[in-house]
Formats: sequence, structure tokens, C-alpha cells
Amino acid sequence: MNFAVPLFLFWSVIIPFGRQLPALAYIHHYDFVVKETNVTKLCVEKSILTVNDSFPGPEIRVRKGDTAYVNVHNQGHYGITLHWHGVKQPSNPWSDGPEYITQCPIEPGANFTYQVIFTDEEGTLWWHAHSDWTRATVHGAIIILPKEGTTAPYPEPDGEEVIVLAAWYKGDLMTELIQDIVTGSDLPHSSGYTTNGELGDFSNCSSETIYRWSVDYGSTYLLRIVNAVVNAELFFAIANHTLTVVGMDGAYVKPIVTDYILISPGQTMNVLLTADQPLGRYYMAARQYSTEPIADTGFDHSNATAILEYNGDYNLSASPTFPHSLPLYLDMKAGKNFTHRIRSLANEDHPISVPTNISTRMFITISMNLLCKNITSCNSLDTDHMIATSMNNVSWKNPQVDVLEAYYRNLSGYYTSDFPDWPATMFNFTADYYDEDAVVTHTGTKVKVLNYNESVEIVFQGTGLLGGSVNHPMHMHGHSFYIVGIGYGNFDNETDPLSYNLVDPPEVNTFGVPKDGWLTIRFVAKNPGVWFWHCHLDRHMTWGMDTAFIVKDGGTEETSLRPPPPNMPQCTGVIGVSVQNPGDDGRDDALTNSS
Ligand SMILES: *[C@@H]1O[C@H](CO)[C@@H](O)[C@H](O)[C@H]1NC(C)=O
Ligand SMILES: *[C@@H]1O[C@H](CO)[C@@H](O)[C@H](O)[C@H]1NC(C)=O
Ligand SMILES: *[C@@H]1O[C@H](CO)[C@@H](O)[C@H](O)[C@H]1NC(C)=O
Ligand SMILES: *[C@@H]1O[C@H](CO)[C@@H](O)[C@H](O)[C@H]1NC(C)=O
Ligand SMILES: *[C@@H]1O[C@H](CO)[C@@H](O)[C@H](O)[C@H]1NC(C)=O
Ligand SMILES: *[C@@H]1O[C@H](CO)[C@@H](O)[C@H](O)[C@H]1NC(C)=O
Ligand SMILES: *[C@@H]1O[C@H](CO)[C@@H](O)[C@H](O)[C@H]1NC(C)=O
Ligand SMILES: *[C@@H]1O[C@H](CO)[C@@H](O)[C@H](O)[C@H]1NC(C)=O
Ligand SMILES: *[C@@H]1O[C@H](CO)[C@@H](O)[C@H](O)[C@H]1NC(C)=O
Ligand SMILES: *[C@@H]1O[C@H](CO)[C@@H](O)[C@H](O)[C@H]1NC(C)=O
Ligand SMILES: *[C@@H]1O[C@H](CO)[C@@H](O)[C@H](O)[C@H]1NC(C)=O
Ligand SMILES: *[C@@H]1O[C@H](CO)[C@@H](O)[C@H](O)[C@H]1NC(C)=O
Ligand SMILES: [Cu+2]
Repeated sequence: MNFAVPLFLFWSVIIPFGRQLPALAYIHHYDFVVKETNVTKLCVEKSILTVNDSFPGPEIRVRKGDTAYVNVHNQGHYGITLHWHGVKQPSNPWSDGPEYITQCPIEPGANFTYQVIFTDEEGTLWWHAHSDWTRATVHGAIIILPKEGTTAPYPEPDGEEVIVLAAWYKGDLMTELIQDIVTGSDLPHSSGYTTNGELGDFSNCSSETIYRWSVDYGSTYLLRIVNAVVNAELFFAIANHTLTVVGMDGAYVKPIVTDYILISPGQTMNVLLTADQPLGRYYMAARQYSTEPIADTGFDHSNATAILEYNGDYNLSASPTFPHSLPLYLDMKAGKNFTHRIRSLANEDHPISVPTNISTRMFITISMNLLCKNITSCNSLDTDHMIATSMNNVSWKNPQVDVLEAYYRNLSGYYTSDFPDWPATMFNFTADYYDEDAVVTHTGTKVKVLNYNESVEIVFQGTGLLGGSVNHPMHMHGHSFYIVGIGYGNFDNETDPLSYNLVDPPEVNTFGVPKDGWLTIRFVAKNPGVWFWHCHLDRHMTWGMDTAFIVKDGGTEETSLRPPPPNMPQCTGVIGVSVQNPGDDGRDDALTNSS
């Protein structure tokens, strides 16, 4: 149950003419029971991990500035953690969730209460598991309404609808994932995409399992769309209806009028829709935006569908209209067109503050690589290596005690503070040809340490190594960041900065580094703690496209990391180890044989 009690009450400003603006902040309590639940799809009954038997899981509904306590009871078979995606959690990384970064997993039979502190976020975010690939089915929407007495910067809609898009795996995902990791093979691919838990009419065995949304003619609705898919960016469209994007990642954007959207895993979008078409039924459809080479056929080609249906009398036997505006898989022109239109609202009521005096610059390659299976006997590129990914040629390896605890308690041997600001070698990053030396990577648990209040600029450079150039939606915990630049080819540090948008860059928590291109982000490091930072395609995250940054304390109580809450899950006695590449380990011996 969700019950809300006022946290504190103050009458903010007494406005002339006797009008008062109350500014309330509430505390909410939720209990989440994580457990196995049987579901039948694609004619196969299987067990999936859920919260309270629901897929997608329960919604969290708060107002801006509220706090939610979520007690997670693990009744599943393996350790789990939960993450509140896009919630900044000032000074409170203890409740952020990524396993082995800010906590160890909640063991089966145990419970842990997360304190989720909302501050400036407004719109839609989401929560999801952050251990192994359990987030495939353990996720749900977070709805953040404006504070009482304030409104969103668009007319009040007549209704709301939450759309959670997810991926469906036919087999047992955990078993397949572990097998693939151990053998160094390609990680699992999904068998379909779901809309609010349903695959829709275009899937096998679909009879009567499609998600339906009823609308009234003439009404305007706010759609809160979440991409909870494990590994695919998606195009989404609704037949014959125009979409107006007004928010993204818990912040407002300048309205984008469009007949499709592109949404990456991790991203959330608020979209207005007016039901202004002839009474009837219309498909809401999604399918992958793939930027992989055409020859790579491993991706899931399925079309997810749900039905928007008007209330009223009309011919129900006519089949729904499919959205012709939904771009096809490899339509990079459509992908770029949408992405380039995103701008923050940046007005008086919703100002932005893009750092201009940069104190820390980083240039980071994000890449597909190969990793030695066993560093002591590693010769053939074909047989002695496994697939990996890296940032600046470091392939992240989780420590056995989470980075946050090691940092807070000053424990040595779990991580090092030498994440490089620059790649070890410069080469033609986007070339089709590549040097074997650049392909082989090494593991490490290297973090970047930032002083409090540092203004950071990062250029992410995608590479074409192994022919593996794709879009990478990069996600940062604890902070949102501004997208000041985006471009194609190798970043040119003289000419490309001239095109930066410092006026109305989008402020987001997840954004795609384009295939064969670069992305420049800026943010101020003003949240003390340890924050994970990774590609939100889980196949890349698992292979090592991750790091963490530590933001040091700012010198006052308010700008310092809080002490841990009671009952943090213990790192000792952890059942099993995290699912990640078993290879290499050569360079960081000292860090990896703690036991
Ligand atoms: C989940 O289930 C538990 C136990 O049945 C219940 O107490 C709790 O309120 C439920 N949580 C939500 C969010 O529905
Ligand atoms: C769930 O499904 C599995 C496999 O089909 C089956 O063995 C098990 O009995 C089911 N459990 C429940 C509670 O129905
Ligand atoms: C939750 O865990 C605490 C220990 O951390 C324990 O004391 C408590 O009984 C547990 N609560 C439930 C409902 O399992
Ligand atoms: C759907 O059914 C067809 C024909 O039986 C089969 O070839 C295909 O693999 C199935 N797709 C999925 C995702 O199960
Ligand atoms: C939807 O639009 C198409 C053209 O894009 C048109 O052919 C069709 O009749 C429309 N459907 C309805 C139900 O209005
Ligand atoms: C998805 O829809 C497109 C038409 O837009 C069709 O060409 C394609 O075959 C469909 N894919 C599947 C797997 O049904
Ligand atoms: C309803 O639609 C079906 C299928 O398009 C069509 O065969 C039928 O004639 C329609 N009925 C009416 C009353 O328009
Ligand atoms: C994007 O598409 C719209 C509509 O098709 C078109 O008017 C616009 O010029 C395109 N913009 C870019 C940057 O390609
Ligand atoms: C930029 O920041 C540096 C410290 O990092 C400071 O010394 C300098 O005065 C700042 N410049 C401006 C224009 O604010
Ligand atoms: C790595 O290779 C060496 C030498 O062949 C062997 O002794 C060792 O057991 C191997 N380690 C693993 C983890 O397979
Ligand atoms: C880098 O590689 C790309 C793709 O092969 C090529 O078009 C470009 O000319 C190369 N740039 C340089 C500086 O060699
Ligand atoms: C620009 O890049 C070149 C290498 O491509 C490097 O030598 C130079 O230091 C860089 N300049 C700045 C300002 O970062
Ligand atoms: Cu990626």
C-alpha cells in the first residue's frame, strides 16, 4: 500500500491579495515483495521474477520534493538490488542500488528499505532491478507530479496513461545469461517486446492478450512512456495520431510535434495525445531501432502492439490501423531526426544552468573489445579471447565489496582511483579497419574521483572496433547532464566545440552516443558519493562498458556523504557472484583475489 503523510508543512510566501501557496512535501511508504511468478506467453509457461506478481511492477506516485521509503522483501532465489532511475538521491548513494557499486545484493529471505529522495525531478522516471539482468521483469514507473499549487507547463490533460515497454525472453534468462557469460558467447536476445506486459497481435499465440487503452473522442491525454527493454532502442508510434513530446527523463522539453518517437533503454518520455480521429481502433506499435550492421541478424525484429480504442459505437470487426509512420529497424535518418529535435524548455519557470567554466575534461572511448579468457595462456585472438566492452580501454569488473562501502570505510584492495581521462592510444576511432592492438582490452575496477562542485565535460567517442559500432545510451547515476554536442565521425577538439548548444541543451540521465560518432555532456559534480555510470544496453554493461565516479565531500554537513542506513545488506556470505565476464584479471591482481 502507498500511504502518504505530510513530511513538513510551510506556507511559503504569503502573496498579496490574501492568496497563499502551500508547499507540501510528503513521505510515502511502499512494500515490494520480489518473487517468482508464473506467466504464459508465446505458448510457454515460465517463471519470471516480479514485484508483487505484476509485470510491469507497481507504480510509485509522488509529488516533486517528496520522499518514498520502499521496503524490498526478497522472496526470490538469488540476490537482488533495486535502482530508482533518474532520482538524484542527494548525499544518499546508499539507496541508489547498483550491485557492487553502492551495495551488495539483498539476499533471499532478507529485506532492505530504500529511502528515495526526490528533489528537482518532475514528470516520469522509473525503478528497476540493478543486479544481473533481473531488471528485464523487475521494473515499474515512477510518476512525479508538480508540487501542490504548481502546474506542468502545458494545459492540464483530461487523463493519463502509463506505457511501459519491455523485452520478453522465451527461455530462463538467468540460466542463459550465465551460460553465455561462462562460454564467452553472445548474450541472450529477446523473443519479443511487450506493452504493459503484453506482446500483442503480431506475436505467436497472441489470442486475447493485447493491451488496450480506451479514450474519449475530443480528450487530451498525457502518455508516460518508459523504455524498460534490456537491450534495444525503440521507435514508437500510434496510428493516425500526432504525438507531442513535452518531457523527458523527469525534466521538461520544448514541445516536439511528431508522428513517432525514438526512446532508448533507460529513457522516459511524457507525450501529449489528443483523441481527434474517427471513432475506431488504432495500433500503438514499437519496434527496434537497430544501428548494427545489416549483416548482423541477431536482433529481435518483432513488432510490439497495443490498441488505442475509442469509446462509442462503431464497427468493431474492422481490424485496427497500423502506424505507417513507424520507422523500420535501420532507419538512421529517422533516428537522428528525432534525436536532434530534443531541446530543454529553458524558460523563466524552468531555467537551466549549463556549466561554462569547465574544470575537468575527459575524452572517453566506448568500444567493443576482446578480453583474454585466461591471461596466463592467451595467444590466439580466435580461441583464447571472449567478447568484452570498455570505456577508455578499461573493462569494468565488479569488486567483492561495493565501491561505496570500500570508499566510506577506507578499505583498500577493492578499487583504484586511476580511471584514465584520455584513451591510451589515439587512432581513427570510426574506421572500418582496425588494429589488433587496439582490440584487446583489460579488466579493472578503476574509478574517477571528482572534487565537489567540479564542472565536468565529457566527450564520449564511439569506436568501430570489431565492426561493433552501434548507438550506446549512456546513463549516469546521481546527476543529470546536459547534451551540449552531438556529431559523427571522430571528434575534432577545435571545430566541433563551435557547434555546442549552451542555450537550450536537453537535461537528461540517459542519452545515446551515436554510431560512429561522439556526444559531449556537461554537468556539475555536486552530489557527494559513489555513482555508477554505464551503457544502458545490459549486454554492454555486463561486458564491461561501465565505471563509477566518486564525488568528494564539499566541506559542510549538507554537502557530505551521509552515514549508511542501518541494515545495509552485508557483502560477506553472498550467494554466488555477479554475472560478468570471467576473463583477464591480469592487471588488477591485487584487487581481485580478496576472499
Ligand atoms: C505488495 O504485496 C504486499 C504483500 O501482499 C503488500 O503488503 C504490499 O502493499 C504490496 N505492495 C504494493 C505496492 O502493492
Ligand atoms: C510454475 O511453472 C513451473 C513450470 O511450468 C511449474 O513447475 C510450477 O509448478 C508452476 N508453479 C506454480 C505456482 O504454478
Ligand atoms: C526485515 O529485515 C530486518 C533485519 O534487517 C528484520 O529485523 C525484519 O524482521 C525484516 N522484516 C520482515 C518483514 O521480514
Ligand atoms: C513464432 O512461430 C513461428 C512458426 O512456428 C516460429 O518460426 C517462430 O520462431 C516463433 N517466434 C517466436 C518469437 O516464438
Ligand atoms: C489512417 O490514415 C490513413 C492514411 O495515413 C488512412 O488511409 C486511413 O483511412 C486512416 N484511418 C482511419 C481509421 O482514419
Ligand atoms: C513488423 O511489421 C512490418 C511492417 O511494418 C513487417 O514488414 C514485418 O514483417 C513485421 N515483423 C514481424 C516479425 O512480424
Ligand atoms: C464492419 O467491418 C467489416 C470488416 O472490415 C466489414 O466486413 C463490415 O461490412 C463492416 N460492417 C459495417 C456495418 O460497416
Ligand atoms: C525531420 O523530419 C521532418 C518531418 O519529416 C522534416 O520536416 C525535417 O526537416 C527533418 N529534420 C531534420 C533535421 O532532418
Ligand atoms: C573558472 O574556474 C576557475 C577555477 O576552476 C577560476 O579560477 C576562474 O576564475 C573561473 N573563471 C570564470 C570566468 O569564472
Ligand atoms: C589459466 O591457465 C593456466 C596455464 O595454462 C592454468 O594453470 C590455470 O589453471 C588457468 N586458469 C583458469 C582460471 O583457467
Ligand atoms: C577514418 O576512417 C573513416 C572510415 O574508414 C574514413 O572515412 C576517414 O577518412 C578516416 N579518417 C582519417 C583521418 O584517416
Ligand atoms: C586536441 O586533440 C589533440 C590530439 O588529437 C591533442 O594533442 C590536443 O592536446 C587536444 N587539445 C585540447 C585542447 O584538448
Ligand atoms: Cu552500449
